[in-house]
Amino acid sequence: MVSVKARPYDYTLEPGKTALVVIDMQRDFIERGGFGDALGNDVSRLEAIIPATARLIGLFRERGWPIVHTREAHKPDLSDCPPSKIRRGSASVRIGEEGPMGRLLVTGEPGNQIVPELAAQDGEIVIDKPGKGMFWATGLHERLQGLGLTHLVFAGVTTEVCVQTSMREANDRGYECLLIDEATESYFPEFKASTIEMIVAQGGIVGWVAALDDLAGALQSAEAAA
Ligand code: C5J
Repeated sequence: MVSVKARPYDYTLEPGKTALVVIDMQRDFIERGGFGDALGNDVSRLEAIIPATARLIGLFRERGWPIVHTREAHKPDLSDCPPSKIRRGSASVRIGEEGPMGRLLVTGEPGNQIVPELAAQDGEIVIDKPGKGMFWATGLHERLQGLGLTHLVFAGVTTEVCVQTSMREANDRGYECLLIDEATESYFPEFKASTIEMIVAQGGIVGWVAALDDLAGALQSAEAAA
């Protein structure tokens, strides 16, 4: 067992039963010319978490622990995208339309790829999810159950949309969820801050939040003591 300093109280994870989930670190949200940029957001806020997220991924890779990468992605014929979702955004920026990096949020397009610094390696799970949450229409729960996983450490974007939705879905399925503060971001700083407060409120009603250094330190200490 590894005990990590966290809010609202220490988070205890079990090696062998813990996976990292990196939500939607795809070019469409992080680079200029993508979906997020086209909607008028400052993507540099999200780009800034790439180094911390890479370090977090490294912690799991060094230990050979499972890593799940998600992408918000729709089939080219958009048959998995409800019309209500297509209608959102603005009239000129809609899922499936052509942008500088190909069709927005469509699987296989350049903009739909994970940023190169965080690209999945062989053996890591990559999930294309048509919803904001990672369990809707993905079969991911069954795969995680098959691996005997009970604890999920979260990173990615955006904190209040796909990260929070996925974490809440995971919480409802019985996973113990930890979000790493420096490895998640929002286009709206106040939304990130509020989401963190919502997660840890009421004794951790959704889960825990920790600093990356505290996770790294806890892993090292536990291994040194073993
Ligand atoms: C959004 C996401 N914000 N990955 N997607 O539309 O959070």
